Amino acid sequence: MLTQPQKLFYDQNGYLLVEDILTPDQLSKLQDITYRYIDASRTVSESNDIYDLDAGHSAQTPKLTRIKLPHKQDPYFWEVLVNSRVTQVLTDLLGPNTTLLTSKLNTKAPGGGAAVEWHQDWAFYPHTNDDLLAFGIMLEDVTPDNGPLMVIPESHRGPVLSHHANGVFCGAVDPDDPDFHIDRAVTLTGKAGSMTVHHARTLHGSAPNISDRARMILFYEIAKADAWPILGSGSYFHGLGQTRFWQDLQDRTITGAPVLEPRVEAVPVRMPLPPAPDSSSIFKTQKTGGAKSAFSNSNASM
Ligand SMILES: O=C(O)CCC(=O)C(=O)O
Repeated sequence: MLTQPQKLFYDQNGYLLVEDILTPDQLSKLQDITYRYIDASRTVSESNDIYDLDAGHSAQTPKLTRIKLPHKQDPYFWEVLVNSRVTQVLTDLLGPNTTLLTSKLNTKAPGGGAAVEWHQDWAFYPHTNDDLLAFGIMLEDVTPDNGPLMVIPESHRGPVLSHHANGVFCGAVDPDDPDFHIDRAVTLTGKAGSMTVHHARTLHGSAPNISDRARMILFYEIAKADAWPILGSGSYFHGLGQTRFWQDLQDRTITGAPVLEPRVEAVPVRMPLPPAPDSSSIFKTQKTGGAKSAFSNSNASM
């Protein structure tokens, strides 16, 4: 599916934009399911296992930061991952054996949808090697004013920056860190049905949504199956115990099979500990961990 120049671009820059990754039918099915979930959130008044609510959420005006683990909410989110052009891109970039780490549908509501402060996914979940990436499928058009994903090219080959503040893991880099070069940021906009790819070590973030349209990106975060998670990160599967972990791993296997011999490489690791007071989502981690905001003069707010 990907051309050699596209693969080379990803390898060198740590990100890629792929247009028309979905067929019109796949896109419209995903949109329908998503809008059904957003509509159903009208009866919800506190964040729960499905929804992360944004400030100002109400029955009249649903405002979500996120639908959590969409592949567990509706089987179609899993179907698209295992049987579509998305799967082909995955195989092109990570080979035949891959494991889903998490999924999330960040819905950035119109008129304020929260910023995601700059971070490296790797800081949240270090592994034995860094063959990890995130796909971001745009379910609506992403434009400069609705909070597009921004990335820093080539940062996947640079240092893993500190994501700590006030003695806890706050899930964001300090905007004043001398290794954080925001002047090099690239903004990834595109039509609904396009997909971004970013490496787990690529620095990325996104501004608030100041438009009157939702910015809906469906993220899948994925590891090559020989990259094994290092105990102590925030992923739910660290708490499952061996038998349930094994079952869960089968359920998260996207392509091929689990690989029982981890490939251990000399990758830079700084454990995301101690956790922020509320580490139930990146929004909560950044807010309660006291992350400094790169998008305003104040602390991260939600
Ligand atoms: O929604 C976004 O713009 C970025 C999301 C992200 O980086 C994350 O949830 O880790």
